Amino acid sequence: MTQRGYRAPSARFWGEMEDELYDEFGNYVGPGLADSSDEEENEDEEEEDMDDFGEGASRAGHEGDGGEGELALMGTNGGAGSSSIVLHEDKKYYPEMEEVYPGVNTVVLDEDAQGLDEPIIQPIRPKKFSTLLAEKELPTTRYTPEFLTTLMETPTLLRNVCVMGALHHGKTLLMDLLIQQTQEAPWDPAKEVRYTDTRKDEQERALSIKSTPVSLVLEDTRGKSFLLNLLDTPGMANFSDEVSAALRACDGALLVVDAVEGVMMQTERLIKRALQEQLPIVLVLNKVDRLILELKLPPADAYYKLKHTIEEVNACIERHTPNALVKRPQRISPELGNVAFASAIHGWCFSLGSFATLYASYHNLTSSFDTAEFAKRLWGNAYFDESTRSFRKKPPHPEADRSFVQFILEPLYKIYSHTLGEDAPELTAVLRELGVRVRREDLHLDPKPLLKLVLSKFFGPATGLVDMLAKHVPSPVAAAVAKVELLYMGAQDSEAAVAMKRCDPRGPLMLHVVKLYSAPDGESFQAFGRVYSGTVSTGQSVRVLGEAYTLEDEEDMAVREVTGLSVGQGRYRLEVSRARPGNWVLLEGVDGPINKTATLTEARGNDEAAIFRPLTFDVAPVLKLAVEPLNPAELPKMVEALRKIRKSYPAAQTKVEESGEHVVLGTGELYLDCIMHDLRHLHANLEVKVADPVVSFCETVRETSSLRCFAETPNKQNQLHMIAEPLEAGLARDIEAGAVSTDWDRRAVGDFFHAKYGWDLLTARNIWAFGPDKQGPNVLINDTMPSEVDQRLLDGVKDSIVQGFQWGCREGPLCDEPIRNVKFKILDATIATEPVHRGGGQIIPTARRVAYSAFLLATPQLMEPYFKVEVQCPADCVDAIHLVLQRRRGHVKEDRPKPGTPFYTVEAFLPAIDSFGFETDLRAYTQGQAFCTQVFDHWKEVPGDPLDRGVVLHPLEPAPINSLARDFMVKTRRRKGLSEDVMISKYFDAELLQSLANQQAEAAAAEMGGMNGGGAGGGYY
Ligand SMILES: Nc1nc2c(ncn2[C@@H]2O[C@H](COP(=O)(O)OP(=O)(O)O)[C@@H](O)[C@H]2O)c(=O)[nH]1
Ligand SMILES: [Mg+2]
Repeated sequence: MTQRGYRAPSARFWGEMEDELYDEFGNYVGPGLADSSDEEENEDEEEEDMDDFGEGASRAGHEGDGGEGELALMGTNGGAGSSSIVLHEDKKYYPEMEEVYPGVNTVVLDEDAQGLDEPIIQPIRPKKFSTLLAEKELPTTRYTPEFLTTLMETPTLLRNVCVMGALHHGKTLLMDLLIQQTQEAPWDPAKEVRYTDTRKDEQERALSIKSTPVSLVLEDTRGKSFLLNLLDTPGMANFSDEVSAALRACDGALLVVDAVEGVMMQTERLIKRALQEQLPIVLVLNKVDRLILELKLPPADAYYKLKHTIEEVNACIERHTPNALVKRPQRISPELGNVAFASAIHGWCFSLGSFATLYASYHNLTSSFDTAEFAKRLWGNAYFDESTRSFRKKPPHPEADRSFVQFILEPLYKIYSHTLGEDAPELTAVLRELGVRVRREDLHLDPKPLLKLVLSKFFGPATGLVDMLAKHVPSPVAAAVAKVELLYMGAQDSEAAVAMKRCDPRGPLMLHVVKLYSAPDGESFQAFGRVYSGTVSTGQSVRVLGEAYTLEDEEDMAVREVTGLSVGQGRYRLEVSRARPGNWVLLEGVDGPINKTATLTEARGNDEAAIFRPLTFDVAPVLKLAVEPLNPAELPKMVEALRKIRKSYPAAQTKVEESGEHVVLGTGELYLDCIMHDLRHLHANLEVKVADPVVSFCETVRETSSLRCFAETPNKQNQLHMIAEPLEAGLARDIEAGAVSTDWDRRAVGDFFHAKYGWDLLTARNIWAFGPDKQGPNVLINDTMPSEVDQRLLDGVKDSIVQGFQWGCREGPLCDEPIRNVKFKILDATIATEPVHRGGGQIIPTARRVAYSAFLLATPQLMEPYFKVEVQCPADCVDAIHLVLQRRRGHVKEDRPKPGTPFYTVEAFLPAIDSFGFETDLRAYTQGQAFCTQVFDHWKEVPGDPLDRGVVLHPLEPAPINSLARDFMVKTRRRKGLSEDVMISKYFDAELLQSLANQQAEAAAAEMGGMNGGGAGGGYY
């Protein structure tokens, strides 16, 4: 190849070869070139060949390692360069395949066996969706993995904590702060690592999508080590389902609140959620630096702002503590030790206790200095009196600052101003005084990393946070009784329950799987769960009990082997061989039968084990997206991927409509967007077409049925009479929230309805069921007279009637959407005496039909989901927000200034169906200054009558407000492949239709009579 040089030497080449081959004028002086001309030609040819081959080789070798092909090629070429004469026929232009790919099999493929567009050997496409580390890159921690596993065996030193808070309040960065402390290698202060955002899309979007467990060994102020199991959860309201799942596995909640933004709608919802799970809350006021650098508040005002935010949190806790009358609401306050202050971005976090310790060591105070007492006086109305050197409740002089301002905020402000304001030499002096050592070159860093470096060195590790968690979050042993009573559905005195309450490692295995994490390849899942009793080890066989498992119906059960156990560390996993009660583990090999949550127990024995309560969410998946593979042949692949979506998103649902359309239901736009990303790229590699997103609807009634409806079974042996009427306001929500249950004693149920909703006791005690599910928002009541109907016979068919009612409620008659807020009353019944004549096949469909007819005669209405919207923006944007909302049928509930900030908070309601693109619109109208959160709030009737055939709908035109119900219903029916209109006659017996016609005739006659003074009413028909 070198010979190429003497035809067209490149400048670089020239320089290199100069000495040997060319003189200073550029004339060639190298070895003789006797027959250079034909060689040159020869070479030309060869080179062309070579190039061809080179290309071919790399083309053929696109799969494997192309380099090998090129090496072999050079070898062959070497012969051509030598002077020996090789006959043309002996020349070897191409290497044998064996030489290029030694040890390769030749496979002859039939031409037709494989499509042309399919590569013979499938390329391996590495999936790059996660930032998980490979084995060799694992960071070294300051403790050995053995130490961590030893702590795992000591549950009193364990704390299971859920890190929660509104979006962008700094949870992930706070986790970084803690994780960084456990690792040997220092992190680049200029970079936001976001260690627990392990998915590529989380990094790209700069927001957490999945909750991520991390187990860290951290020391408290006294140097005692604790194993903190922390779950970093997403703050976006769309992903509240992740938080619900996370809270299940925790014994306490660490609430992160932005010191400037304060309590937002999502913060309040999270507080409520944690209190429902009966977890204690501790608070971190993060982003304190914003008060200093952004709002530039004087220290005394910063104190008021912090205090205000803490009081906001306390007010929320008071509002949402269940049974607040019985139980005193928890109170949080810095002097109680359950509030810490932090600036995650600048690497510091302290509590009053840890600050007092820091203060003592900084001033070299002797051991007689009581840090705990000092800490208590650092908050509230406490003033330091210089003259007596003691603390007082009243200011010693009018300008005196509170102790918090004097001892904490002022020094903090000073460090900030010196670090930002001084040049390197002065800064070095200041830092030396503070006891902070920084390398000289670091003094020239940008302000942010410099602040981080200085402040993290000054404050040291976040021991205050560890103190707080150690003290205010119970260990798994201390929390076990309450946790088991709340979550375990089996008998509380059973062997399993008793073992769980004692955290007994020798008891029967009970493990609650709360969530599934997809492996980076999108194929398998790891089950994340908490051990309650017994010990789980690798290789063990376990029974996986699904959410539908009961002792009577054991179908939802499978036996699997645990093939791997590990502890989550954010970017990597630490393999363990066993896990004892109180610990979190990631299990491999058991995910197959699990859909959302599961209970794992011994493969043999412990037959009495019941399951842990399935998850409930405070968000409803009301947004709907129809999906279809671009290539119809890939449908099975998509169906399989949808199954995986259901597993990895706790609140997501998928279903197939009657038309064969697959729909995905999610809680918000971003939620659906992430699902689509996973569907297209992670779980399957396929192109998916989506229709415009829509929403779920509900069907309800506005009045009592105008006629008592009846239906006869096909064998004419049984008759059911029913009416429908709306439920009292608020009742549906109560049932859904589990405030009342049909599992209760009949009297207790009766009392509840009587006391809270004024039902008469007899009716209330005769509630048969809720529907469509056990806690569904509809009620079925047996309102028959014992004197008229044989109750024994009726009880005999109760199950069938309930089934028919629940089936009806699941798919209402208007457009197959669930019924909501309706009370169905059975008024009369004739039941065949012969059991063969009253089987389920006869009764179930009839019960459903009569429910439908009663429903249709009670002025049916469509209901749509409404979002609650919270917008945070500067004051001058409020008008623009009103405008954007108005265009989308939304309305503002309240707008108010946010205390201590230049922002306004606008609260509004917005129909979900008009919420698509709202956020973008909002940004456009406010030049990106508004920030909004939307979350499902309630169901509301759609204006208009869905059954009004007089409405003419024009395609491609928005329907006028009063035709919306009709518009939504017709479009939903079309999408689902149903007939255009509701066929009333389908649900009515001929006899009932007749009485209906009579009734209508009478009504019309009366109306006409009223108008014409009793004229020719008959002519109207
Ligand atoms: N000024 C300031 N910004 C912060 C602080 N902590 C986080 N941030 C910023 O807030 C944004 C969101 O942080 P992140 O940790 O992802 O919030 P998360 O949604 O609660 O996990 C990031 O852009 C951070 O730079 C802080 O202490 N001070
Ligand atoms: Mg986050």
